[in-house]
Amino acid sequence: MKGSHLSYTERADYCLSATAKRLFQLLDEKETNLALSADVTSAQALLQLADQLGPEICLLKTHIDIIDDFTPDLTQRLRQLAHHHRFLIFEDRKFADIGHTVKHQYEGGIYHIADWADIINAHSLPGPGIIRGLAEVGRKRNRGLLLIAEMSSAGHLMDASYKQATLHMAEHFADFVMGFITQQALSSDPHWLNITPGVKLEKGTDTLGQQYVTPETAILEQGSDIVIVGRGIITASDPIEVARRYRHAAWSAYQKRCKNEL
Ligand code: 5BU
Repeated sequence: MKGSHLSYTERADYCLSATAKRLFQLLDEKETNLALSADVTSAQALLQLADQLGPEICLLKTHIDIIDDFTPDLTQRLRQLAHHHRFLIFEDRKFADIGHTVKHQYEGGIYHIADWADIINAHSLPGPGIIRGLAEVGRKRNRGLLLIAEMSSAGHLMDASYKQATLHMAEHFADFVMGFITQQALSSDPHWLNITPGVKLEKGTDTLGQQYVTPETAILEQGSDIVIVGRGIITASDPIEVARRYRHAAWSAYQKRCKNEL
């Protein structure tokens, strides 16, 4: 069994990032470590998912640039739903440029991501300047950043030394970097969140390189703290019922991890 045996609430005390602290506390308060990847292309479908599944989740993960009919009203309404159902919004933007450029991409353009997304992510590939650029925008708004340490897709190039270098880079910005998007937990330091996409109730793949593990494998064997589920839920005939199954599976695995290590 891998990962911290401390409760999420206990781990909140170790956080320097206010957003990481808030998220750790929310996980235990709401009793859910399920994140929904709401990969739909219309504003109405996104709002409907956020409203229907909001009670089940800790995080709503968006790809705002796949929405065909985006208007700023969408992000305002998402914020209202986030407040109402108590989840945080994570824009899966995967920033990957020099600090100066990502600063504009985060703050400006059409989407004004910094105004509504509690959490964003970025590749560590360009080096620490990307974190400094994002932090210039995000720190004053109390936002948080997840570094992408390891992707779920087959054949990715993120080897062990890349992951270690990502962890090392994060250590210099622990007030802004909340943790990692990763398959395997990177460190036993309790303040880092390890968040894992590529999760389904059954292990498998899709036709374009995605690889899935179960919630139990992610949490108990890989040391993940939060599982991200997209198509496993949103393509189901009854997404609410299926989301509850994922929620139960992920939460039971976390409880087991806490108990077994006492
Ligand atoms: P799925 O439908 O559960 O396969 O969706 C997974 C989501 O997580 C999708 O939005 C991806 O863009 C996202 N993702 C991922 O699958 N793997 C990764 O390593 C990262 C993000 Br980073």
